Amino acid sequence: MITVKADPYDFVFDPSTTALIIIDMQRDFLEPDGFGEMLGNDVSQLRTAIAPIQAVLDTFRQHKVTIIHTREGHRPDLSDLPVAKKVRGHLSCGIGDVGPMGRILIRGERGHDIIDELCPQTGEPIIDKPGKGSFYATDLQSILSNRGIKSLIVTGVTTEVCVHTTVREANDRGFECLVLADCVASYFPEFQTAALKMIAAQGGIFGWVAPSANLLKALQS
Ligand code: TIU
Repeated sequence: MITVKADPYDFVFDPSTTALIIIDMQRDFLEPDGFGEMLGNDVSQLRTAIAPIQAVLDTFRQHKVTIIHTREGHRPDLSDLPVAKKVRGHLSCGIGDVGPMGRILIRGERGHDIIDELCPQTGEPIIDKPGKGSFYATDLQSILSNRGIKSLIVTGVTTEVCVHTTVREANDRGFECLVLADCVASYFPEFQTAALKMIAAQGGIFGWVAPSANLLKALQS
């Protein structure tokens, strides 16, 4: 068992029943000209998470721990895109429209894919999800249960949107979640702070929070 110094108390996990989940590290959220920027956001706020996630990903690959990637996006025919999601924000160029990196948040398009720095390797499942949560309308739960996974180490973007929704879904499904504070990011610094506090408050109402250095240190010893 591995013990990580975390908030609100030590997080203990067995690597053989743990998965690293990397949420939505897609060009559309992290690179200029994508969906994130079209929503009026500064993408540089998210890019701080790339290097810390790379370090954790490398270590988990060395330790042969299960690694799962997710991507938010929709079918090219938009049949899985709720009208409410399509029209929200009255964007001149929104989901399904053609942007500089192809159609925004559409599967198979350049913008929808994961950034080169965190490119998935063979054997690492990629979950294509139409919503903010990684469990909604996906086979994530069955992949996790088939592998006997009980704990999730959570990374990705954005902290208060897809990361939080996924952690809440996971919590209700009985998974223990450790969120790595420097491996998740928000376009809004105040949301980053509040969202992390919400996870660990009330005795760990949704799980645990720790810097990735604590996890890497625990794995070394
Ligand atoms: N806009 C925003 O903060 N997030 C999303 O739209 N999706 C994810 O968080 N992945």
